[in-house]
Amino acid sequence: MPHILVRRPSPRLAEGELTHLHRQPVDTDLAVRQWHGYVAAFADRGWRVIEVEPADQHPDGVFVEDTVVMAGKLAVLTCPGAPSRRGEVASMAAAVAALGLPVGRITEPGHLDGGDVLKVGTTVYVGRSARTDEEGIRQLRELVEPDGLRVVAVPVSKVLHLKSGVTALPDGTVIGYEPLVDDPSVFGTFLPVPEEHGTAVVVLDEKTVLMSAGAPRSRELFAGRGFAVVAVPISEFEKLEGCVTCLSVRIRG
Ligand code: CIR
Repeated sequence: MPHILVRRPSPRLAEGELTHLHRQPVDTDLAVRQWHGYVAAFADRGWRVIEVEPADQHPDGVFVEDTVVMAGKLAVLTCPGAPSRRGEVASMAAAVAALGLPVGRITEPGHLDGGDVLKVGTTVYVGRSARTDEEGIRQLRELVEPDGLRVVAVPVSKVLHLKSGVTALPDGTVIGYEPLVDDPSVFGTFLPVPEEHGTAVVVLDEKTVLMSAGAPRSRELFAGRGFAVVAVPISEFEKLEGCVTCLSVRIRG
C-alpha cells in the first residue's frame, strides 16, 4: 500500500518564508480545512496517511516534501536552504526511522530542498536554486547514483523550487508553465501548461493526478490526454509559494 507523510499546518503558517511573492493575508482556519481536503484525496484512493509530529514553531513545517527525498528505497534527509526550516528535519528523521527506511543525509556545507528534486523514471532532476546548492547536489548524487539513478542538475531562478515550475505526468511527460521555467529544453519531453498553478501535479496512480483547483484550463489539458484529475483548493498554501507536491512525501512501494 502506498503511504504519504504529512504534517498539520502550524498556527504560525502565515509567517512562512516568501521569496518571489508579496505577503498576503493567510486564513489559517481555511488552510487547515484545505489541508484536510488534500489529505482526504489520498486516503480516498487507498493511500495510508502518516502524520509527522507537529512542529508548530516552524511556520513552513507543513511543506514536508522539502525535508526528505525518497530515492528508490532510500530516504534522504535534507539540509534545507532556508535556516528557518532546518529544525523541521529532526521530526521527519523520527518519522522515517519509525518506518524502518534506510536513511541518507545531506549535511553542511551542502543544502538541498526536496522541492528541487523531480524524479522521472531513473532520472533525478535537481534544481540549482536559491535553496539548493552545488554541494547539496553533489551529496545527493553520491547517495543515489549507486542505485542506478542519474542526477541531472538544472537551473532554477524564476521560482522558488524546481517543482514550483515543472512536474511530470504519469507517462513521464514533463509539464510546466513556460514563463517560470529557465530552460525547458533540458527535459526529454516538455508540455507547456496554460496557468501557473497548473505546473504541479502529484501522481496518485498511473491514470490519476492530483492538482490545484486554481488551474482549470490545465485540468482540461490533462483530462484531454486521458488522465483522471482530482483538483483540490490549496489557495492558502499557494500564497506561501507552496503547491500540491510540497504538502506530502509519497512512499509508493
Ligand atoms: C518556503 O519558502 O520554504 C515555503 N514558504 C514554501 C515551501 C514550498 N515547498 C515546495 O514547493 N516544495
